[in-house]
Amino acid sequence: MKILFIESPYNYDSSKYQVGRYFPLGIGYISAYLRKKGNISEIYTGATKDISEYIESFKPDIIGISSMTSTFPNAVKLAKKIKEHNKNIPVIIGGQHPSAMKEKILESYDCFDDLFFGEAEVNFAEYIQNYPDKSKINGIVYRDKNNEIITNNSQILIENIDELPYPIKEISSMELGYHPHFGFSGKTASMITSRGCPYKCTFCSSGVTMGKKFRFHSVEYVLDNLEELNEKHGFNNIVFWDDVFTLIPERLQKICQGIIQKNIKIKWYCLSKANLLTPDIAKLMKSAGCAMISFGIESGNTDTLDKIQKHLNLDDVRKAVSICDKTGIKSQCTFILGFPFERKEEALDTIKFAKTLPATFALFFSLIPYPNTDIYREVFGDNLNEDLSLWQKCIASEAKPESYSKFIDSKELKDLIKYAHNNFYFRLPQIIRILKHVKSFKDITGYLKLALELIKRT
Ligand code: B12
Ligand code: SF4
Repeated sequence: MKILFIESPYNYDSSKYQVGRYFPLGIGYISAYLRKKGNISEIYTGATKDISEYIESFKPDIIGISSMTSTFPNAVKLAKKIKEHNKNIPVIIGGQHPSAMKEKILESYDCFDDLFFGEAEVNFAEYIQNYPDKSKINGIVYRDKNNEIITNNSQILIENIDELPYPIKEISSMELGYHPHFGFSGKTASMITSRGCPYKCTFCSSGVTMGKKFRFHSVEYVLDNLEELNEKHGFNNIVFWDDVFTLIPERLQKICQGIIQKNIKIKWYCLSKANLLTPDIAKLMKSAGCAMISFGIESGNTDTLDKIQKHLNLDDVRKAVSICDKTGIKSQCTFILGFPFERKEEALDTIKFAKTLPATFALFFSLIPYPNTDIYREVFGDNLNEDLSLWQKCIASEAKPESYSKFIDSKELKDLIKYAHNNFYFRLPQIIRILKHVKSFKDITGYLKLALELIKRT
């Protein structure tokens, strides 16, 4: 069968492939697995307006769209456009938003034929193989002959994820954008070496798709693919998208030692939890090419950290960020303002705390209650509502944050976010800290572009 995958665009009307800065690993992995099973599959990287033309030339039997919550309104528009062009091609929806909403989506939109939730390489390959019989497929929501919506709730997590081929062909054939704040120049690839985060932060929706059991690729799998990306395909930068790349120190050490021993010449970025970084590990990471670490700190107020079940100590945060500073690794701290129970003073604690950190970058986001998270239930109750106007607010959240706090209104939240960014960045020591990492003229223009994006956003 011929399958075409599309990542739902961030900006529907853009003339460029909108997620071009980062490779879409979800559909990449499915595409690679389907090829292993003898199918022909492609990832669409054109503009939305050209999709009909592309369908005419590629002639897919099935089209799969991937969507987060913020991009879901565009996924609906795109699916309608495809159906207007040719209503006989089945359009399947998968990804983080469908994983949370399940049947609510098929109940609301007939532009989607079937829906997959959770990780889908094996389930989708079985679907293709058994098409059109869907009755024995796991992790699917579909309409039967009588147009009744059926959910096969059996969702089996893939135990040995090394069985899944890394989408190296898909990655190497895609042109990906420049990543200034990582300090990367040259070609950048994405990789995720583990699935499932064991922590239970109440605002986070990572577990909705990938579950809570930590499953990981073997060190050999990771190193072999890094070597191939670097030597065969000329990638010299890697973004590791693992929820917590540093979760198992021994494994992390083996990956770093392997990169050094095999002389894989890459720079890389990863996400970590602040309590998991020690000076020795940081040194080893730096020697293996780690350029930047992102820490989800969320709040500078200890009561808030407890309420959102972050299990993070502010002293550990200070230590981790200082370790990065001393080791020469850039650090990015991300914070959330506007929790449902948060008062202005608590939000200000976060901003004050951020300024005490020797972090290279700090980003302040407004809280968005993503479906099927504890915070969503806290704000909206137990019933999930498929509500496009709500998801539309997610995509607009950077320019126009919606407040879900009982004590801070939306205007105040917008002002707080603006105040946070201005207060963090427009300080001489902070500007010097960032400039220390400038290595080329391209870096300067990159940082200026980022600064402008930030100013425009707030
Ligand atoms: C990489 C990443 C990004 C990249 C996206 C790169 C890309 N092109 O895809 C970037 C940095 C751009 C990004 C941005 C954002 N992200 Co993000 N991101 C992630 C991250 C860390 C990893 C995703 C990933 O690659 N996973 C690995 C692959 C293998 O898994 P997968 O994508 O889930 O795909 C599997 C299934 O979902 C399914 N599937 C997926 N697509 C399809 C399609 C079909 C047809 C089928 C059948 C199945 C299927 O099968 C796949 C294989 O098993 C996740 C966290 C996580 N652990 O998932 C957050 C996450 C997806 N992001 C999240 C959020 C909130 C955001 C932002 C809104 C953050 C912000 N405040 O700006 C922005 C959105 C930007 C926008 N303009 O809309 C949330 C999503 C919540 C939600 N309900 O939507 C997550 C879950 C983080 C979290 N902790 O809650 N993100
Ligand atoms: S916020 Fe990070 S640590 Fe917390 S559950 Fe989500 S991925 Fe895990």
